[in-house]
Amino acid sequence: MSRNGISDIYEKVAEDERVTYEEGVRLFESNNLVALGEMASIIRRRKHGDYVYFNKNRHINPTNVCAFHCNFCSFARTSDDVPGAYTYMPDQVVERIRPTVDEGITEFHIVGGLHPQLGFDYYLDVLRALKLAYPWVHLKAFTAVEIDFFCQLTGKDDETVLRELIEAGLDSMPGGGAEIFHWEVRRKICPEKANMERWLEIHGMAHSLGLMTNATMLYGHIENVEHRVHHLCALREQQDRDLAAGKPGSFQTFIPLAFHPMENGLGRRLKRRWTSGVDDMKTMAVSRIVLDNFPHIKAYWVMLTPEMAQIGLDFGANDIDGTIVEEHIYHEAGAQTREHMRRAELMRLIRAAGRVPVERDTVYNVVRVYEV
Ligand code: V47
Repeated sequence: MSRNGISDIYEKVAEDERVTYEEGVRLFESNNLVALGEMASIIRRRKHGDYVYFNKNRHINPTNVCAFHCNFCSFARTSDDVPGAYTYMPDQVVERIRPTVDEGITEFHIVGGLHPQLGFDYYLDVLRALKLAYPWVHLKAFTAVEIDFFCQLTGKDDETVLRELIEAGLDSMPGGGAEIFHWEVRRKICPEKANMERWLEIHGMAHSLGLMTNATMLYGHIENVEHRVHHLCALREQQDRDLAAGKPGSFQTFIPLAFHPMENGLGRRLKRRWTSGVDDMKTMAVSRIVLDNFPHIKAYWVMLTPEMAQIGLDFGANDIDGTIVEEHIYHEAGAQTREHMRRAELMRLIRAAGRVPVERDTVYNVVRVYEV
């Protein structure tokens, strides 16, 4: 097959060699989508064979009231008084989800607004209440941006804040809040958020304390391919550092997040331009190729659509997230997908791609391999 312009990189991938920043940029600039998929699949096959992971999880967003003003966000409300704003107290969080929680659920994915009035204790109490009511469920909660906000609220350092969260029930951290690290973009889309150094520092500290964490990249808005590769390389370097230091935790999964342009200022500015299927698959593949020290790449079905997530399995992804149940961030920004998929539906999706469904817990312990 002709691999016009990227055959040298193809050879490196086949030889299990790391690609450079410049090569990452060239991969994004290539229009040879099939070759990119092939290269990503070499790495995916080497790491995971035909296994595709999913879990039984539930998303929980305790409040959408947020002190920050990120222009890509359709979820946040500026105060409890504006239309659509909500804040559930810890016992309400527990009760609201009760009808949808069964013994098979292994993960709650908890993120939300940075509420300007509630204080750190509210967030600790949400974890405590969930752990008390559902002790078997892993709590994957709070992005590095939320941890940084808690540090500002309390005047405590990230180690102390993380230790208190762990004490209250925190088991791991999701990958949100990374957006695009490069300051040229970050200052335009989320100027109030923790910067790259701070985001990475907090994940580094979480890894030191034994937490597994994820990472994301929000693409398809005002960034260029150099910004994307800079972002991926920064994550790769942090993972190198933490693995070399022998930390008990590390990054486990990378999730590329396609910008959704409805009901937010950035989307209006970009004339509601959605990412293309080609860009989604290219970004999946280049992420898999550049992030050679990340075990897992996730095709997040609620964001990509189940059909594109399935195709993502041929562009480097080996995980499709889980049952989810309730989703606000993408649906408020225009997602037309459902909010819930049953285990059997996720398995059908994986099997139809010729792969083996593997139910996992949050930290990739195998719950069950569904061989044919
Ligand atoms: O940080 C917000 C993104 C993220 C929009 O760790 C948007 O397993 C697109 O991080 N269009 C939160 N994206 C979601 C997230 C996540 C999702 C699934 C799995 C995991 C995991 C993490 O959502 C935010 C931001 O980057 N986001 N608004 C939007 N309009």
